[in-house]
Amino acid sequence: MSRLVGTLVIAAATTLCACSQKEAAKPETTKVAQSGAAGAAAGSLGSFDPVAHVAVVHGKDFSFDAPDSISAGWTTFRFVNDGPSLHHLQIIRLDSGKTVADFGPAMEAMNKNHTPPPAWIVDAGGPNAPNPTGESNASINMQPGNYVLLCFVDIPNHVPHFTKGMIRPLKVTAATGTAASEPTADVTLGLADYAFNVQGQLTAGKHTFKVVNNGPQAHEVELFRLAPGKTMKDFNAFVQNAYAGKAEGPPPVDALGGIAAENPGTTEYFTADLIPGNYVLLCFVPDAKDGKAHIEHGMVKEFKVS
Ligand SMILES: [Cu+2]
Repeated sequence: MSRLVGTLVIAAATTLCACSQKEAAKPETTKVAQSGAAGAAAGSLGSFDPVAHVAVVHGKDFSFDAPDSISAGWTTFRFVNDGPSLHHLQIIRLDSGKTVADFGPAMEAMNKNHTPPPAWIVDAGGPNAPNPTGESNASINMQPGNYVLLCFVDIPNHVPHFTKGMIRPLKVTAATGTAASEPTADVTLGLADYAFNVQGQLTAGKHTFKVVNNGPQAHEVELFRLAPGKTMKDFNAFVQNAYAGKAEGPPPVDALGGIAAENPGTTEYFTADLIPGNYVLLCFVPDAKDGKAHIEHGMVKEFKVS
């Protein structure tokens, strides 16, 4: 599984700006046990605020710090990448009473036999990749059930991070207290095979994006800002050079998050602050028919913010 085949190479480079390191003080309701001697760095624990309905998840090489359990309803996930590699937070729901113990063998069978995931594995979105030391977010209407948090980024060495420890169960219990309301968006991104349909004005400033997957396949959206003077051609060349072990200089993009793979019929929200520049929306989800990333099927959309 090589989801994010394009974005993963970004982490191979050393210099990425820290776009947002702000970490508001939140009640740390969940202490995460660490197997390593070093333990969690101060301020990098996952948490869930049951009043604000905000879950904080940290990713690092190679584990997640996350709450073990949250309650159902509209929930804003804040994903903080502690680095140094690029990471994202793919949330997968396990239906039919399956647990994380069933997930590993199912993934192995899928990869070995090149078969699509069974129906009980449901792509439930999540915050897509921010820059290392950056932050991204996703607001999701969580249903009660068993979930698993994963990182599919596969550098270094083309080994997906979930096989190195970036896999963690999450339980979603019945809703309690006052529910959070569904966010209000000013831009809608419709996902289709194989296009992004944008409604709304992509102006400078902070936006709330509504991401609706109109299917028929699962799709994601990753938002990149191209470095000044750089184009998608530079990005593609950077990816090819990185795969060939020849990556030089900083990556030609900043990763600003988005929504990780979500099943058809799913609606999720994310916020991003746009400054003047050239941007691109990308989907790296492997195609159900030929296994190629959707970017290779043309699921790329460039836009300019002035
Ligand atoms: Cu990762």
